[in-house]
Amino acid sequence: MPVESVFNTTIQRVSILDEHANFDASLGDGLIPDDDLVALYRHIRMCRQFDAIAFKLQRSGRMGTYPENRGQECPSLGAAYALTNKDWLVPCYRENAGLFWRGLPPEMILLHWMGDERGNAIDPSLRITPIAIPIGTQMLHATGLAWASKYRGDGGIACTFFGDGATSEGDFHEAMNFSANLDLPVVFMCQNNSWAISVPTKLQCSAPTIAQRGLAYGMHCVQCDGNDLFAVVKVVQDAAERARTENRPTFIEAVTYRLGDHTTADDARRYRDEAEVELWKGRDPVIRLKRYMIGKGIWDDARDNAINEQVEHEVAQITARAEEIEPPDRGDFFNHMYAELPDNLRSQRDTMRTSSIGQDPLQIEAPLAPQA
Ligand SMILES: Cc1ncc(C[n+]2csc(CCOP(=O)(O)OP(=O)(O)O)c2C)c(N)n1
Ligand SMILES: [Mg+2]
Repeated sequence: MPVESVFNTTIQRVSILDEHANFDASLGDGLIPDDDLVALYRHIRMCRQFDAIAFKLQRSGRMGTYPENRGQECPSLGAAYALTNKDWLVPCYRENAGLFWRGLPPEMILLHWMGDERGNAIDPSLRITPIAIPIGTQMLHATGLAWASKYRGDGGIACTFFGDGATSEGDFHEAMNFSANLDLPVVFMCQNNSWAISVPTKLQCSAPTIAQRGLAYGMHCVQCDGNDLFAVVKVVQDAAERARTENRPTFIEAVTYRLGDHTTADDARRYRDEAEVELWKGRDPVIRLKRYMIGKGIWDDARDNAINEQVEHEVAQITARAEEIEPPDRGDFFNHMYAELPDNLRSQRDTMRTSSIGQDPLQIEAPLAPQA
């Protein structure tokens, strides 16, 4: 036979708790104990309140910019829940839910977006890397961290998060290639939220699924309902098992949606239909989890209403901690970059410490004393 098929494959989609709160017990039973489920649900509600307050902080001029996470909490939260504390979480900027679950103090995220570098000084024992704004760069960091874990034999794996748009970056392909060819324990979690700012996913990827991009690297690929906490936990558990036992990476496409604008600098009404947003509001993970828990008899409306007051109080305290911190040393962003500060940067630092426009900073011996 002169022509034969040399490769056939299929991409599987995992869904356990669907948008109508139908539950596939064959896959989902025992996956998340009831107490944990309540705690995870409560956590999402806290993250929603955090999002709402961060948005208001930006609108009232108390924060530079902020990317709402609303609607796409499950991919990072399910991953953080399914992984262990020795595994790395390597985020972009819409993973608050997973990072807070791991233990990142939420005020650090506020500090980050307020432009305070102390928000990026994360306790190394948390195994969380700082938020990555340059799209796609963090996937290479995850690859390196997984390589180091494998080399040291510490049993850790790295899970990195990125968007649909990031899969068009060269960094994505390099990270995928290295991870597959060097047998590295990486979980690539693509959060396909339909948009890369105003660019729809279908313009980023001509294939029917983003998941299949990983096939070219000989990697196991799977798609899941990214608004289904159970499905995310299941696919991450499977990926983690593959990483730990075979040192093989996995590519996960979690199909989700950002209900808010790209960031506070964006107005999504200019490029996407309200009908699309309404459709996805019906697929909100909060709605289906609540319905499922009530149906199971582990939740009720009274407890649900009580949550509002609790999370308002909790997030008010978080905000106070971020706003009441003593101001940073203005020289910090010079002081920690080099062992010995080059002359040109020293001159910039000294200029900043005076307000002397037009004065030659190299002539300044010491910062000027404040005027009486
Ligand atoms: C290297 C780089 N190019 C461009 C940008 C500007 N930018 C910020 S977010 C974004 C879109 C990212 O889309 P996606 O990866 O789908 O993530 P999402 O914001 O949807 O979660 C772009 C192009 C950037 N931050 N970094
Ligand atoms: Mg996107």
